[in-house]
Amino acid sequence: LNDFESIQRFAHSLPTGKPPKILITGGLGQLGTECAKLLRSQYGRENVILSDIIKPSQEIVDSGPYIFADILDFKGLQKIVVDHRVDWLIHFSALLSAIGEQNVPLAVRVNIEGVHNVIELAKQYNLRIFVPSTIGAFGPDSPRRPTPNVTVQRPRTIYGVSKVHAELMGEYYHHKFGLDFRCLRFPGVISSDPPGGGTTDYAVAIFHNVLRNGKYTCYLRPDTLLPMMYIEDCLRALLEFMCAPAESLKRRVYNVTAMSFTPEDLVEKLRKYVPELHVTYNPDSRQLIADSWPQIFDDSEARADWNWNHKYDLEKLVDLMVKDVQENYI
Ligand code: AKB
Repeated sequence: LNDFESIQRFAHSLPTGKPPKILITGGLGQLGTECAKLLRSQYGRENVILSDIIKPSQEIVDSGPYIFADILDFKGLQKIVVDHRVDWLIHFSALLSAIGEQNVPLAVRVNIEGVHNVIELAKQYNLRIFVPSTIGAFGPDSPRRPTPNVTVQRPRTIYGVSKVHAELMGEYYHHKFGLDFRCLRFPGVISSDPPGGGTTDYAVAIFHNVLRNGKYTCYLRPDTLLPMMYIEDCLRALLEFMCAPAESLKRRVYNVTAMSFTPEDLVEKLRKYVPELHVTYNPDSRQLIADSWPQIFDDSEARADWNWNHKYDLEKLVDLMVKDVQENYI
């Protein structure tokens, strides 16, 4: 799809012919602001409400509607849905894999209680709901090369456990109540906006560090192979999946990916831009997490059922990231 075609295809996707009113929770994390930008380009600025519990920058406020929303406050969420006549909920609030291990009770509250709230909310108000899952929903007993859509899932992080729980709750509500629950398992997502608290974060941090001072100390071994994708592919997957006709979906949870690479592979590509770069390796507890995750992610079902196709490979990703980080952060 080129951009024009995608606008034509997605612009009128409510039965009324009106654009959906969309609420994004956890909107100030890695994916929220770029997701709002994409959805606003499709459905109009006023139809996409970004929310979080964090005080926003002036730039965020100027870019479109922004409100306070605490996903642990069910009544508050009900009020937002009613007041703004929300149709779709994109639920990004979550503690990621590495940070979750440092505060398990908080991860349980945000990642599990939060999901209970938004799923029940979506059922009560008949919302289409998207909850991202992750390669972290798999564990050491899962096949790693490749990891298919349906296989053993025994994750060893609270993040992974909470994501399996979200997948199962959503599927259950879909079968029991007809909830329009949609969930993609994302790999590591690479964007110039820094993520926080993940295991795949090295693949973003390395750009910022190497382009600023030519050096980076990586917390994973050089040969750690993990599935990854560029943020534009990730958000386009989300939008296309949200717009896919229900009849085309054979399941409610799909693997998606674009590529797999190691820190070593990434360093090799970066050398083209920074020939003198110096990367050292000092594996920490995140190595154990990465070692339990898929290495090659099988997303053939998404490709077959709703035509998922990635656009960015490692070469293009590095090209765009170097430009973006240089222009906006250096
Ligand atoms: C993390 O590293 O925790 C996330 C993910 C792969 O879900 N980026």
